[in-house]
Amino acid sequence: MNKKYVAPPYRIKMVEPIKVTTKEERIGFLKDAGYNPFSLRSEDVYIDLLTDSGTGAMSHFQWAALMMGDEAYAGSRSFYKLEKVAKEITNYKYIIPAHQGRGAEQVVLPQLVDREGLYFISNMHFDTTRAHVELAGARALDCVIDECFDTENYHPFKGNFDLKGLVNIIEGKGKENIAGIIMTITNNSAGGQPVSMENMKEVKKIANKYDITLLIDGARYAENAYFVKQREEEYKNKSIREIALEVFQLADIFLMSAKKDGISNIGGLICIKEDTDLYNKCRTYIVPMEGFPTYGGLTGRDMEALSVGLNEALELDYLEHRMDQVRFLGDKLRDAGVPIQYPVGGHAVFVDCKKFAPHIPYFEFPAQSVSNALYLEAGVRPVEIGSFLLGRDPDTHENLESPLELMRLTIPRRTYTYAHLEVVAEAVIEVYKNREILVGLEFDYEPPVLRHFTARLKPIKK
Ligand code: PM9
Repeated sequence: MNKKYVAPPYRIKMVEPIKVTTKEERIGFLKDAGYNPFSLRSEDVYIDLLTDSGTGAMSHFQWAALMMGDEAYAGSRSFYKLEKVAKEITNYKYIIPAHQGRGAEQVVLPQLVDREGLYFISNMHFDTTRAHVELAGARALDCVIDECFDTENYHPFKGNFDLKGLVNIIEGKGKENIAGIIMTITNNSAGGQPVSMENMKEVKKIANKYDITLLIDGARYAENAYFVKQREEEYKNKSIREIALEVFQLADIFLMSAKKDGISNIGGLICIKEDTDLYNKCRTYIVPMEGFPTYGGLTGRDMEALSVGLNEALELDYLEHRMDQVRFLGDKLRDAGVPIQYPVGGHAVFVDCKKFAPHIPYFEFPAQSVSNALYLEAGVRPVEIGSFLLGRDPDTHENLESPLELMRLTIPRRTYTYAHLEVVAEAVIEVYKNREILVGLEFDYEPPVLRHFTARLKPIKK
């Protein structure tokens, strides 16, 4: 049977009403928000595709687990449960919870930077990771394959490291100046694109050869494992859990925003394979930054829900449906001629706004302009991943030009139906039909760090 879609492997037990607003209302809301969807009130949004981070629906097992939370300041039973689950998944020796991904980053990354002039190399740093690399006094270099920037052509693993480029950077900067290599799986900023096992194994060989610490930024490691299973022949009969375990054995440190593949509203993890010295440093440093090492900024109930969510995110039927939702939205847009990053990745459809609005230059933020138009059209909130997000060069303070100008339509886990995604597709197609009327944006207020979260903008009148 030719399936139209993969129906959800769950039924709905509780609903949260959402409301459609009028276009006139949305014009006012967006103006008040400084033309930055981050500043919209969520109740003024109809379908919220800003992020898949912390926005998923918990299962009844997770809600039930909340009641088991042990809120002891130290030595919470809920911590030991979480530690057990995380150890089973990673086979790492040391587990420390953090309040979310950036909490883990702010604790671990400074431990790897002991002087000026150091670099981290990643297939692509996520924006908070880049910010913490820079706050620690190092510099962040990206090194992804060129195919990633060609949004039209199929490549099964557009998140892969450019291996030659990686070696060139290490030799060019000197191996003693590389603080770490960060494998971001999936590669969020390039379209939720997966990294192949083959590529990760090669990265591991390079890290070994030059004796460089290897980190995994694995917010979406289960989704990455799903792509490995689908697209690498050797792994088609392995379980998601087996694939994930094999990936973790390649690295020394695993940092996780557990708000994604932990299907929790909050949470992060620091997992260290075996380096006791690093573990002791992180354990000490986390106290002033996040909290005591057996809670790291989380309540006992958060740790309970996360312990359950981590296992649920590894279930194949859950992943098949999740990936199919992304595929469904991607196909609708592609069929209508809307340019997207192809093939779609794991958690979102990324619309190529360099092609969508070529008349808007990078410093006037084309993808932000398209995102705002989509909100005005149908109350759908996407997020910009392009030059607005990328920010300024930390040394010259010039606006950086992002190689891709993307509008991300991020699909929260177990939250929306295929019908919602149809509404989204129709709205994007409508904006696309009228794309020549879109205008660029300029700053009204620009914050110094991670500007896209809180900046205020205004449309440029020509
Ligand atoms: N990612 C996202 O929407 C949430 C913040 S932006 C709305 O994609 C990676 C690969 C991420 C990530 C967050 C973090 C930081 C690290 N690595 O948000 O601090 O995608 O939990 O995680 C977001 P936290």
